[in-house]
Amino acid sequence: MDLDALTKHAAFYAKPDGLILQYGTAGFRTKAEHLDHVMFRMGLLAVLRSKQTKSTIGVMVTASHNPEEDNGVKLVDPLGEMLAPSWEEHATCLANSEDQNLQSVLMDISEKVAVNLHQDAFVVIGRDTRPSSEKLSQSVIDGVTVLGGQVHDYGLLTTPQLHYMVYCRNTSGQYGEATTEGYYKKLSKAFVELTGQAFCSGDDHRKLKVDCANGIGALKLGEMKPYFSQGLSVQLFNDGSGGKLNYYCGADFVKTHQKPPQGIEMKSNERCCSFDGDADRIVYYYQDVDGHFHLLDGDKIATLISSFLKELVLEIGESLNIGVVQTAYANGSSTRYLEEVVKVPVYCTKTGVKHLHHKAQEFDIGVYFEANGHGTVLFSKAAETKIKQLAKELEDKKSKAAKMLENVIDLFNQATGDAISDMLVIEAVLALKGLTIQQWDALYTDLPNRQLKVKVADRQVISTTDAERQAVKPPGLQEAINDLVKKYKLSRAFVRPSGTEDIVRVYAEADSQESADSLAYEVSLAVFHLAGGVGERPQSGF
Ligand code: G16
Repeated sequence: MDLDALTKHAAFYAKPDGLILQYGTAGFRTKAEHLDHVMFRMGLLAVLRSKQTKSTIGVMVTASHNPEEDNGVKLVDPLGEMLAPSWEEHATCLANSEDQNLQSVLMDISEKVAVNLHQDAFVVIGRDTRPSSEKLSQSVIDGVTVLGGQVHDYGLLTTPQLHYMVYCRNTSGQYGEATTEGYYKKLSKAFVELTGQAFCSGDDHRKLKVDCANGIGALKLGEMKPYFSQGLSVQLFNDGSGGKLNYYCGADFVKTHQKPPQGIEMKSNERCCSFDGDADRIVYYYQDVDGHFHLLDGDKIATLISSFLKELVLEIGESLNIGVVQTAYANGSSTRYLEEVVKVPVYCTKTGVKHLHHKAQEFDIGVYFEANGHGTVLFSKAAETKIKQLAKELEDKKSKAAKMLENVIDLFNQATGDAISDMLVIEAVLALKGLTIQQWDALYTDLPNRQLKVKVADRQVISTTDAERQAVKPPGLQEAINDLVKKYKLSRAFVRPSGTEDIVRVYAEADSQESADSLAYEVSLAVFHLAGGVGERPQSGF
């Protein structure tokens, strides 16, 4: 380690006085102008992680669903997964160390994790379309190179594409070719093969309108379109040519406001979907003939996909266990439908795909989706081998189902939730089952719900347990929530500090929209009073 060079470069990346950041739900996120030093330091950390794992490590510069002015960074582990939890602590420690202690903190981490400093290091980098991202990714590159690491800068990528690249590179290309073209070809081939047998009644079944949140999804889906055009025709909206990233558009806006994004032309009953700013989340929706908006979120996606996979598994006659993983935000009706109708076990984890992904790995087929539309399906190596073997056998009903499953494995991003890959799976399932979006929506009826945000001085004063369904701190908050919940039928509510924004999130559901709205409002008032609310008191009326 060339400590003199490190000191010289670090001087360009001074930590702002008093700034403390936490490696949260999906890495570091805050206003872009506060992140230069964090980017440089994450470049340093990626080199250590690469040396320790003797693998390629990924660094993604994005703040995903956050406003355009924010930015963020996260590290991607060798199999395309989120950074290991013990390293999140090292990341937080390094990001917050004072400038004069940087060297010693770095040496400390190297010793703790027994890094061989002579080992080679390789880091790949991707970034979203935020105006600040290019400069910030340059700071990451500076951090990597000052420690002697090699870099491949992919430039503009969706977050799931970066995860895919890392996975490909660390499996000697067995998972796929580590280029955007490799990604387009792999997914499109699986999609076209899968939908090859689908009966489509008319052209409308093949058309989809996509709100790209004015983000990277527009660019990448635009590039990919020609590869799957024989199976699906997509029309892109909010492609970044005019509007602002995630502003009144995108999956997070549509899910939380339960209304269509601006900038999309929706005719009644047309199938539409929204990506978020870095294209790792997707939600579907349509407007009925009476002008009512219908949202099909991550829970509806999990239900559609789990039912489809369960049928295929029954057809191949193998005892592959399927498990579904959700979070506290999952609509009560979806959990009931999965358990009672689809008859699959359902598990609840803390928010953050890293938690869901980990749990889903326990099954032969692990389906995980957050209600916000972030998720994928994981297949164990044993399940994949069994399915591939069956697909090779003589033409019969069993091998046909196995061939479909084989394509489904290739179509799902096995590294992380991916809006493009999920969109193609959903389109394939709808085509194969001959389902309209209305029929899909009718599988079950969501319990009315509402999500709100509350600003507090320090969101860490709230801590939770039971997969975030109960608040243990501050004193009295859970009791207040319990009392409020008792006032409404079929109701449930919880609060948790966000890991990506400086706010506390409130979720409520009840038997009517009016009750869900009123419960959410009352709970946000309780948070405001008991957890140190700042600024304007929460307002009622939506
Ligand atoms: C990230 C995480 C998701 C999480 C979301 C909101 O999404 O990857 O798993 O649900 O943040 O997290 P929180 O409620 O803690 O703010 P994205 O799409 O922004 O990367």
